[in-house]
Amino acid sequence: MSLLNILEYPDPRLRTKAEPLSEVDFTPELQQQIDDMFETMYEAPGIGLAATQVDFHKQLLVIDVSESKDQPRVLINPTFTPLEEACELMQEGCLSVPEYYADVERYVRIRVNALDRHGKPQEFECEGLLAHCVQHECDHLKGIVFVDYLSRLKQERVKKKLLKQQRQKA
Ligand code: GNR
Ligand code: NI
Repeated sequence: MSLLNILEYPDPRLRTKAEPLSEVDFTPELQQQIDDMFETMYEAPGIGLAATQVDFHKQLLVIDVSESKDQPRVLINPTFTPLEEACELMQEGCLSVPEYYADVERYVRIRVNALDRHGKPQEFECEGLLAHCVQHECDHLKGIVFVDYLSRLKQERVKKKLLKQQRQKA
């Protein structure tokens, strides 16, 4: 297992649109990539991680919103549909936007369709934190970062702060 490097906003690679996985992609290397993503997510720590964030541009994400960190979920080629129109605000953070939190509006209840790590179709309904997390991760696969939903002014402030941090680390 190994820890993967997480891209940080405003890295342009976070704008890459992920490609769907096909049957031939379910290789031992993919299983390794999934395990490495879980290790990276748990270590961070975070409740989700999209492949885009580790510069792997396939429609793959890992999630574990449980307190006990023992409910790993792998979603491949994920799609979701709202079960009702209701939306709610929740404070979000992102491993690609360290130390910044803001309210984001998402659907409260969604139905999720995806493949599991072996390519088997799965469908489930969810709400609350898991629903927010799935929507946040699906955004990453489309090249969207949660700060895109904030005002231009806030976006500029976050960008400036993170670029300064990144210069100091380099
Ligand atoms: O760790 C994370 N917390 C979180 C909180 C509210 C809504 C979404 C998230 S996802 C985030 C990890 C991450 O950056 N995933 O892409
Ligand atoms: Ni994120």
